[in-house]
Amino acid sequence: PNMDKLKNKKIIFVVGGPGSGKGTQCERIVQKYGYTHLSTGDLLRETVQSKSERGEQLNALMKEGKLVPMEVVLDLLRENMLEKAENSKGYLIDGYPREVPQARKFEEMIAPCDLVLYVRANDETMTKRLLHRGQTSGRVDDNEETIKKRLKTFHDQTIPVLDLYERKNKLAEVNSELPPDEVFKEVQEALDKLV
Ligand code: B4P
Repeated sequence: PNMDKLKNKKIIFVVGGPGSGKGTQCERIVQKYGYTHLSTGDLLRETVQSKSERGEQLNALMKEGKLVPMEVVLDLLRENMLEKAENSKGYLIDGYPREVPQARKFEEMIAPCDLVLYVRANDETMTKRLLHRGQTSGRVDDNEETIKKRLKTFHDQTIPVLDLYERKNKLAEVNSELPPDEVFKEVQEALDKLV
């Protein structure tokens, strides 16, 4: 597929542990800056809803707190980015990359990223938030056992992504221990530097 449509569009990766507040900040960013929001978690859950065999496999992995195959996520992202390119000034890619190979492959096949926003919260805080959300979310992964596995996946596979972008001077970190509005102030400082 031809990626020319994506030229000159800002690309922001939003990375954080499970329950760190990525989705929450992305909603605010969309309201203020108008970027196109693509959450890989949401895209995967939509695929699961479609009740295909592929969906079943994805659901099983998510229930285990594991990453789904890289190709699946990349295809979903590329498809949605191209589809929405016309009216978009840039993309917020929420929940991606979750491992170093995802980062490399995206930049090689789709486009280079401009900024990585790291939404940082500690494990205890993230666990508390997810257990709270689990009371009403109906998500297969918002339970104590899966949360532990998701945290492990985050530390083992996603932290190296942050190191990678730190070295490239593209990392901006916000303190997501704070209430959402306070976090968003820090987010704005990082994004305002970008334009
Ligand atoms: P995601 O859907 O990304 O799940 P998540 O990490 O929990 O983030 P989410 O955006 O839902 O929650 P948020 O932190 O905003 O991924 C789910 C699964 O999909 C993964 O485990 C994996 O299996 C798969 N997957 C996704 N992307 C993949 C990829 N690229 N490659 C491979 N596999 C992939 O918020 C959590 C809660 O905290 C909310 O209830 C919110 O209200 C609350 N909250 C947020 N900010 C707060 C604050 N500042 N103060 C108090 N509460 C706050």
